[in-house]
Amino acid sequence: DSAVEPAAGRTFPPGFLWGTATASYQIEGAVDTDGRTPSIWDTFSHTPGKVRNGDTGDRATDHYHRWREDVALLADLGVGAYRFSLAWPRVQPTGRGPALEKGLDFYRRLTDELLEKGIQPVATLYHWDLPQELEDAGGWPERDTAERFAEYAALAGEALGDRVRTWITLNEPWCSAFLGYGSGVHAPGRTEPEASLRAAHHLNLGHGLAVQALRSATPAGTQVSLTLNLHQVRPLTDSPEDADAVRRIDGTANRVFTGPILHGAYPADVQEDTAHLTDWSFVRDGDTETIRQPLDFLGVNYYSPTLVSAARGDGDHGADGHGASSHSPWPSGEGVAFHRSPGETTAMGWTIDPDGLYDLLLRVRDEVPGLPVMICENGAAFHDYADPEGAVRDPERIAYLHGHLAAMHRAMEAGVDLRGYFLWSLLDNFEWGHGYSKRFGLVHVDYPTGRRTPKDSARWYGQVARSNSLPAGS
Ligand code: GBH
Repeated sequence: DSAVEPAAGRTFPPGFLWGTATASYQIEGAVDTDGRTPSIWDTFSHTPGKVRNGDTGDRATDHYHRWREDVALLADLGVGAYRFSLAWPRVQPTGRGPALEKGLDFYRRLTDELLEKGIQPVATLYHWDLPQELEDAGGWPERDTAERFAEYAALAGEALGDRVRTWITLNEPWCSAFLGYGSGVHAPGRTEPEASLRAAHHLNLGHGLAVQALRSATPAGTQVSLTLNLHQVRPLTDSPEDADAVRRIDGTANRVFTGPILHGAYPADVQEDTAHLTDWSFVRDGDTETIRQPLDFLGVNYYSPTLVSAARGDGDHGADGHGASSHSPWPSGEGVAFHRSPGETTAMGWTIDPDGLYDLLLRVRDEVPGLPVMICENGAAFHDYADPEGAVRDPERIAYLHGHLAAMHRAMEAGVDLRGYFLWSLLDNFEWGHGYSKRFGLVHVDYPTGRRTPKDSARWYGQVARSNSLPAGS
């Protein structure tokens, strides 16, 4: 009878939330339906040379029309929660003024169906699809964008606060600021280091203002946070020079966000490391108090660690994963070289390293004791293929997940107050600059027909979610 009992020590606490995650532009399609206007990602993906194969989100997985089928897939999996994002240009097409009811209706239908199936909706307000009109007015480097974001948060909270009890303001502001305005590999594709720092501040400010707006627009007991792609930054050697490279990268990878959001101040060393670009006068009196709002948990996204050293002057700056762009996403990264972490990699070329997740979670435990944590994204792309019978075998994804869930369990045994896990992603989808060439889904999507086929990993993860434990013997 040991076959029916989960292996000792691999069971999660009762109520642990198992979910999957998606984002609007990556799955919805229907980009000009029901009054939606272009976002910066429509503009970017339609600009030749920006996205692999010229792919766009015009159709994506057609989730805007297949949402009912997708909720049924979630119900079949047996997960308790689903994290999705609202498309700002559906809800408030110009980024200003009143909400568009037709746009909100889509999310009302979706969340009603989720609740009907007993799946808790977790809504992200901003997963990178800024209304193009706001970018035309300057985008995140402008302070006004933070104010506009708060207004949008209030509209969303008022309309959906009766259904959605957990909100994420921003997804990975590091990507929005430093890939969007620094390296330019994400929309809007600007390569302006000074603007990328202003963007980071106004994203932080937008977060703080949006938390306030959500708190007043939604019922008491609503959970509010944001999700950060915290980087686990490691040194190549134990030299003091490499330790300083870690400090520099940790500065704009992590602390430029956690500083004001969790502790109410920008770190002095980050301001010094970037003093050649800006005097930070865009930070006004009172801003950091606005940014530091009480949070109900911290969202953390983790895929792979970051390995750095002091540059040795031999041109070894590669392996930072940012493609052919010669513009750095690291305004604090002077004199830093990036390296590929040792070990096997996913189809993204990202090293598989569950210890990175463990270390990151312990860091959060020590830095903000008492704050619950949710993993809002973790997952992997592999070269999935359909076998002759039409099944999709993805043993590497199962191994990746197993390793990371085990690391998570270890971290909980070490005292990390982890409340939930959202696997990226429910469906294969538009992987930003990589277009449709990378597949992160538990469910395979045949793009020409839209046909969904759960992969082996979907059955494996469903078993984990339903049993609230890792498989016996593992
Ligand atoms: C998330 O971004 C996004 O939220 C989601 O939309 C996306 O589909 C998913 O992950 C998969 O990409 O320089 O080689 O160390 C994650 C984006 C991934 C960006 C890791 C920085 C560093 C790779 N981040 N990446 S490397």
